[in-house]
Amino acid sequence: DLVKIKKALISVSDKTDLLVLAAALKDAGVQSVEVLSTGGTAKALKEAGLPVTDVSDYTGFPEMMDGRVKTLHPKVHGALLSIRNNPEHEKACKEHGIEYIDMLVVNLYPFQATVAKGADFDTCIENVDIGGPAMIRAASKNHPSVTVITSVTQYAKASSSSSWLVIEEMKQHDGCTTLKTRRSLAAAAYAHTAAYDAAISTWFAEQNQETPAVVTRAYDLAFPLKYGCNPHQLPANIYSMSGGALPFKVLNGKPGYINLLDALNSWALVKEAREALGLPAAASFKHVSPAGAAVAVPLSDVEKQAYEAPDNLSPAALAYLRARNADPMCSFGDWAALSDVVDEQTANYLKTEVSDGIIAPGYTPEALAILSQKKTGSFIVLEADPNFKNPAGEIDFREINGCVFAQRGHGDKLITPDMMKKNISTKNKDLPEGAVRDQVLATVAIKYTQSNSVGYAINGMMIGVGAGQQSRVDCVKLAGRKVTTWWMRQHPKVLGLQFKPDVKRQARVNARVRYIEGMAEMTDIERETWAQQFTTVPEPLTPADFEEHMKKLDGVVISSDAFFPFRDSIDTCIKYGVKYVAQPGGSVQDEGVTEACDQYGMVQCHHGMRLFHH
Ligand code: 93A
Repeated sequence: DLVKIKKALISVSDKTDLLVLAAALKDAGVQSVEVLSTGGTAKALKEAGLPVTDVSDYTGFPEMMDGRVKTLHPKVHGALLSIRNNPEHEKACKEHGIEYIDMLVVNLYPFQATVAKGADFDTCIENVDIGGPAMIRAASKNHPSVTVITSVTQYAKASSSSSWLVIEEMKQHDGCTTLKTRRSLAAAAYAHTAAYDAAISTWFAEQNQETPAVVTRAYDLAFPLKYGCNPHQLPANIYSMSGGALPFKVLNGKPGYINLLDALNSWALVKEAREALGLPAAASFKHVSPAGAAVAVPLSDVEKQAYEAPDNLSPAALAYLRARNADPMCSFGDWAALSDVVDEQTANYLKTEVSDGIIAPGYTPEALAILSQKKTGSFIVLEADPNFKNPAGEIDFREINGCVFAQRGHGDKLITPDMMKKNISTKNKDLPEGAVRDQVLATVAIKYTQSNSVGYAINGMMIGVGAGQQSRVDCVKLAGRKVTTWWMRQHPKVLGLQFKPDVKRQARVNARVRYIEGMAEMTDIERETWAQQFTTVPEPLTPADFEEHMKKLDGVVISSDAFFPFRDSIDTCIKYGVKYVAQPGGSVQDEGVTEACDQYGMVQCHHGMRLFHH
């Protein structure tokens, strides 16, 4: 199984740690190793004073055609492909002066990086490597005798010690590699050339502006997940697009499948809200929909009391506190997202809440230290890359049960304030800037909410999100119930609830919600347990309390991810203080819906963009 490395061919575009590799090869007790090299690689080795033979001297053929033909020669491919100890192959080698090559080190022309730089068509084509993949495939086929290294990370000093596997192995085995290693390197090598070709074919089809009949994509394993959506869904992994990184880095904890779906959606939401509104934005996600989302708008005194807000919140902390307080019962154990760098105040506030993880573009060292200790160290902290671009292009692919779907991502179709002002269909066209802000926020929020969805917003925060309902008016009702709860939390009777000192934060939240839902709704046993949390048992909220308080709620925005098919949604949402409506329009019933808005004096915008999300 052991094969001694006597001759190596090194041909690398990325010359990072090339000299380290050469030195390591010596270190590994293979001083007698002869190195063959192509033009640029040979030059670099020679400059470092290392002995090297030019491939062209070995083949007797010059590199030609601007380097398009360097190693495409039988003396190279015969040396890589010939089966050792096979009399016929040995004879052929002797006849043609072919000398065995035992190790191949190649990294390819940087095609993906050239595309990413925005190079023109001809430059990209010139960066399609032909000779490199040919050698890699040949050497891998002949893995019983040839060791093939295809990436700097397999020998680079900077990478993890396991990357030194080959060199370590050679040290241990007197300059030899084992069959096991050669086989796993061969598997990696074929994945590497497949990914390279996949990148070329994707790019090529895009240049032709056609949908290719056969699509090849390649993924690099990023890390394994504990399990998929459920514990029986194993194995579960996350991959990046081959040749690219993930759009985030894990700074703490071990994210799971649903965590990562929440992270990607919530990050898209806060990034877009930030860009559209110029204010720090935050979201609080549960099961891939926002329970709340907000931008940093100052709190009223009543809100401070209702949200149990700490003093002097930073803008980022304020945005998250608002997002969390749309529906704090649902936000229990949430996934948090921040558009701005997370500071100490935000981290300290999060510390007091039950939450699973967070994604943000950065963290102050103090904030990271606080968050890394949360949940006995298991709180997940992800750092988003704000400049991330999918290296495989703008089409998102998704595999489900043997089918593959492809669709263009949202790209530059962003929600903007202008969108809300362009097409106001109601008689009342008085749309204040605060309402535009809330329309944008609500529309961005439902863009990343499972459909059907509607969202209510006021004062720069969502106050009710209705997700995943099959009927639109059900969304309006469901989210409306949440608006009622949110607004009643500011009722004097709720603010005045006298909790015993040992009742915890989340228990207080739940007890208030239960109170608003109605003491009459409780079973006797439940009421008894619930009442034990108070020093004085509260008086129930009366229908008159609701009526009076709800009347005071005004200026609320509602945004819908698709048109309202009937006027019933408008007749319903008026009960929750709605004054401003944002929806795509396009229903045969648009006129009737607009008439309903007019009857209530609402301002309605038809922005024209349907926003289903699944
Ligand atoms: O243009 S090629 O496709 N033709 C070849 O025959 C060939 N042989 C090696 N490119 C070829 N290579 C590539 O050259 C290698 O894959 C490597 O990326 C690069 C190293 O060139 P240099 O040593 O001149 O910097």
